[in-house]
Amino acid sequence: MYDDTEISREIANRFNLDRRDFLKFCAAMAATMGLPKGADAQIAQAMTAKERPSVIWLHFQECTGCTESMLRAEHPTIEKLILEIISLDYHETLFAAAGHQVEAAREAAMKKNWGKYVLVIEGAIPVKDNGIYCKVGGKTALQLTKECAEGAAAVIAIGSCASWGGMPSTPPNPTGSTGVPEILVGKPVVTIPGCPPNPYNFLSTVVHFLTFGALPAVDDKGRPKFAYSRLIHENCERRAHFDAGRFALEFGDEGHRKGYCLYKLGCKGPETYANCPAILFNDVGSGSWPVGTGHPCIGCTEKGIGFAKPIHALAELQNQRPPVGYPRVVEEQGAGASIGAIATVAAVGGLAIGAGAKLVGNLGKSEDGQDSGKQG
Ligand code: FSX
Ligand code: SF4
Ligand code: F3S
Repeated sequence: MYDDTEISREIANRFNLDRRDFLKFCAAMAATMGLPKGADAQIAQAMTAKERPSVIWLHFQECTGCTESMLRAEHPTIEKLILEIISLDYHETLFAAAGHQVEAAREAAMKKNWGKYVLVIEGAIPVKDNGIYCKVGGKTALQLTKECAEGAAAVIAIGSCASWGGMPSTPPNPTGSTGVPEILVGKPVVTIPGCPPNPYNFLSTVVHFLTFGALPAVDDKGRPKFAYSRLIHENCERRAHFDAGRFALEFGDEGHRKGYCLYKLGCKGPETYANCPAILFNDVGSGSWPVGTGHPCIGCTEKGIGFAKPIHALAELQNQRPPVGYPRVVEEQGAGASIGAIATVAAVGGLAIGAGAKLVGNLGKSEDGQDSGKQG
């Protein structure tokens, strides 16, 4: 354990943050994951712990976008946050060493941390013809997945490729690409789909594991509920246009230029679960997500939608009907709980989680939205 001064020094050294910003970050993480009061202090303690868990990170059929999106984030430098809370003992993109040397490092790290290390897999696993279409160090992705999962305390499939096959599994899927859960049947695997996934969802998952020694609650596809419980369409800034029937019909037409809803251009937001509009990408402020930049969501987090359903095909609407009754604009005092009041409480609850996500996104920027100059 550290004393207070040591903690501040540790935070400055490790994360290039002052203590206040670091604690704000921990509070935002706790809010993002919907954790109860007091969890922020537990997170702070876990993130500054002297011992860091060993992480083995495998790359298979993919574009390395998952790793890239982590390394290119800016405020605060997420790669610093991640790389300073874990001990990355094997990562093909980031390692200077190569060949037998690096394979020996992986085996040594696994042996030393047997039963305790975290296995992260990026990329799909081809299974056709015994998996010969993807090999690293002479072993197939299939063999490596099984071998490395054996001694892992937790397995995280990062990106859509590792989660369910993603882009490499696009029909006709010539190499038989599939996701980690299909290979490690019976072993819990947390999936963080997205092509690339939002790095904060990965960071939050790792922080949850560090803090509580367990992975976060997941849905039936293994996705953390804190990030994948809501349809994109529920949080989209263009939703009012959808409800009012104002649509862009062609790229560059008047509706598109005015920021109307992209549903008729094939937006898959109504059938895709993810927190993209709430958490945004690249920490550059509002609008920094696919729909925000004028492109329909392609459903990259959703098996059977992303890379499977044609881009121009219309999304299947799920729960987009307006309620039958609306509250009055001004409630009378003492009228008791009304639909309006209940809706307000629900909205505030939703906002609290959204605000946490926003805070994470805005950390490192000053009040007026300008860069506070903190870089890793
Ligand atoms: Fe690429 Fe990752 Fe897409 Fe796949 O992200 S961004 S093809 S999900 O595995 O590198
Ligand atoms: Fe937003 Fe797409 Fe839904 Fe339109 S269809 S409101 S652009 S998510
Ligand atoms: Fe992917 Fe759609 Fe989000 S394309 S990044 S799920 S907005």
